[in-house]
Amino acid sequence: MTRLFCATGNAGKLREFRLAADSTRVEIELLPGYRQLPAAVEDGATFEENAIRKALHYGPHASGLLFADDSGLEVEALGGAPGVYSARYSGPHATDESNNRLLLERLRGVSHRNARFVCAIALVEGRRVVGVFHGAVEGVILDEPRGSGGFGYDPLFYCPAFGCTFGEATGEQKFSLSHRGQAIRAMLASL
Ligand code: ITT
Repeated sequence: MTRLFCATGNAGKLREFRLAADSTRVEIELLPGYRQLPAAVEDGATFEENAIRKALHYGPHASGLLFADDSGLEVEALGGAPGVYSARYSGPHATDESNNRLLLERLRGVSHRNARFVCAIALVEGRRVVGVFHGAVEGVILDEPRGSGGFGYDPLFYCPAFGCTFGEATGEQKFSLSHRGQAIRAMLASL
């Protein structure tokens, strides 16, 4: 059994990481003591840079391989925003609800609503980057939330292949197609 540690404070991501491990011979565990460590500084310009910064920040505290995920939503009509600012789009005390409200406000009256979720996962061992893995999925931002599954912008993200939002899809369905599912599968295939 290969064991991978992950570094995330996002419960929705952690659920999806655990789902990834279910069907493999890999164990994915939250880094012990994660919450006691100082937070990583995420000031990179890209998802890839931030994923590497996060993984290298926590990697030396793990006894083996560790990965971190940096991800977000890029909305074409907003020039790619919220992008790397997705988690804190509506400010330092942002919640999923306040971010979704702000996104709907910014898109009021906008008919071109194409968007994509993007994910970069960096895998490290101590201070060495072992690999970086990517995923992206295209969708459309609805004008009101639908469904209570997933997290973040999922209830607003309509996935044409499913005919529903990621908030209405099951966890397994979302993972089969999502940006994070693609990146994790690529990471697991590299081991
Ligand atoms: P960690 O850095 O601790 O992993 P975080 O939530 O701060 O958690 P990011 O900086 O990578 O992580 O920001 C990701 C944000 O992008 C997340 O908070 C959501 O708002 C959005 N997002 C990313 N993946 C998503 C998904 O699968 N579904 C919905 N929203 C997602």
